[in-house]
Amino acid sequence: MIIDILTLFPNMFVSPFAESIVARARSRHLVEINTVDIRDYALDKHQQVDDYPYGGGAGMVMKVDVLSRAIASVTSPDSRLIYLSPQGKKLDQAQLGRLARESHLILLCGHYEGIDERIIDLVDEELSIGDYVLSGGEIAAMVVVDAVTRLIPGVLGDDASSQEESFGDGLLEYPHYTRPRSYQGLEVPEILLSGHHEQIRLWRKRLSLVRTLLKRPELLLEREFDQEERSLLEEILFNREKTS
Ligand code: 4HQ
Repeated sequence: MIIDILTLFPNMFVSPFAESIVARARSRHLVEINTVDIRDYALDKHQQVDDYPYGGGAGMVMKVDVLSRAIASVTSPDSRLIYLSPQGKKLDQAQLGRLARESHLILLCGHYEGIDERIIDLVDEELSIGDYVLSGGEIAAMVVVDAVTRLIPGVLGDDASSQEESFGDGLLEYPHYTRPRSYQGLEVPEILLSGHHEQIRLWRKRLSLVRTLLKRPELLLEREFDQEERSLLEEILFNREKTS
């Protein structure tokens, strides 16, 4: 996958994409991430990228001609242009799964009050990372890149690690423990030391269900349950079995 990021602040992306899983995916050529400095497409001698809003009001608006040239510089036959904005559809794991199947994403980051509305006509979709106001789309673009990269085949281990994690299957994660077995009187649950892999799997599944029920019950409303999950839920809800 190719991801081009159009921004006035390309330096913001350097460290976040030079570490950890995204950096590894880049070095393995599973994803190519480029930043494009929108200012390079301002052709006047002052390299002006924004201007006062028609009709007056506070703030500045990014200029249509500058943005249009920046977009044209990276557009390809299969590119999908995404504008990060609170007006977009809210990002969730399902949206990310859809984006992960694209071959070329262009992420447009607005700053100041935003972009000239005529650019929205060129945009394929608007995406929001949540109902709060950022200073610009850059941090939202970082969220999209990080979460999409993890879904590209080969980026995470070939084990089920991507699928097993939070939201991979619509549930919160079960609790994790590592050594030492005992720390200041706090013990690792006995079952995890038992070597009974099937019982461990069921224990984890039950705790994922309990946690989701207690912390994020609304996630369960959007989800189908298989037979095993139904019986675990029945046990949780009606039989008062141990839940931790
Ligand atoms: N902004 N999800 C305003 C956001 C945002 C969000 C980006 C601030 C666009 C012009 N982007 N600029 N929330 O708050 O994506």
